[in-house]
Amino acid sequence: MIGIPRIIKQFKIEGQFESASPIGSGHINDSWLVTTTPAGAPDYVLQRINHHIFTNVPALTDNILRVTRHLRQRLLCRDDSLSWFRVIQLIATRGGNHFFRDPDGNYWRLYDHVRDTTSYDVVGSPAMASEAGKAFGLFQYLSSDIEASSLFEILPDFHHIAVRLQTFRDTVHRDPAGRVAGAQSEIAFAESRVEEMHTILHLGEQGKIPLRVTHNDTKFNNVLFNRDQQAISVVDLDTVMPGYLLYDFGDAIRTGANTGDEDEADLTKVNIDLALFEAYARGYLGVVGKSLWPAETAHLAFSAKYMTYLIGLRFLTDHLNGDHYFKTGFPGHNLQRARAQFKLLQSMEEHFGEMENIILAFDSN
Ligand code: GN1
Ligand code: MG
Repeated sequence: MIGIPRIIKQFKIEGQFESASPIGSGHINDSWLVTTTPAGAPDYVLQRINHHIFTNVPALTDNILRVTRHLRQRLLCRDDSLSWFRVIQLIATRGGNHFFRDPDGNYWRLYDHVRDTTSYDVVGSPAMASEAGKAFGLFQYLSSDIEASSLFEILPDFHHIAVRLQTFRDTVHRDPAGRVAGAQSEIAFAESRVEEMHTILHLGEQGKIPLRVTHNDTKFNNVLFNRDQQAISVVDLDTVMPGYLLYDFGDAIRTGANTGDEDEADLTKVNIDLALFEAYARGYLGVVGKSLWPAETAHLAFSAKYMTYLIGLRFLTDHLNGDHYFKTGFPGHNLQRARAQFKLLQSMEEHFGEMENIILAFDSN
């Protein structure tokens, strides 16, 4: 493989390459933090894009450039109250592109690294959940005047329940990795919730919720926090494309109001934390609350159940298919992730009335 220093040479960076170390816990791309000298020169985030999943890297890059430029432009036109928000920036290559394809066919890109920031896999406090809500709310707000259909649908049907179910059922039927017998209770769990999980799709088909520009990967670890634990940016813009706002809200709750890790083995640790849920919703609705359509507000609590189910279903499908999609750390990792998601869903089901009341209380204020 071509070495990282040679990759970095393709990009117009400030300073000299010093070091590269793996960062992040993404399941798809590979990322490194790149430091430079002299000491004051900026750091960068280098990524190898998984082009087996993101098969159209030029279109992907184009989406990101359009959205980040738009966000920056809108921030410029605003008063200082939003000056805390940073928009990550793709670094150009010497050839004038924003990605580089190496001789082995790998695709690389470079972002600036927002100084003194960290991301977290698990939420530390309601204050941080509220900060994350504010950041994703602002992302939603600032991208709201991009025409959704003008963005390339980079991963078609990404959160489409009927398509995901079809793939799941085909996989169960084919049993390509011989793992169906060992996952009977998870398969039955998934099948038992199918009907209710079509709700958002139906709302869209009935025109009760609009297609918007959405982030589509609003995991808590895609929020950057500064040293004072204030959220100042959102990252991982690969899946920004047309979608429903409910997907973004739900996915943020799935990861941002879970007391356990996404792949927690001890299921007693996996629960919905209502204080975190309330805090995220407060931060988020404080920014975008007034622009939501009634059916969006009415299904915010449900969206958390939906996205938890959907991602659980995707982990289970990948397990049954032989682990070709998500990176895994050990045998059975995807099954463990699916179990943790389904446990979280059960916890949400138990507390669903309280979740709905929390949203109702915001809505009546
Ligand atoms: C993947 O790579 P990462 O962690 O940012 C996945 C998301 C899932 C997530 C589950 C392109 O995101 O859809 O919600 O794993 N991204 C893609 O943790 O499939
Ligand atoms: Mg990510």
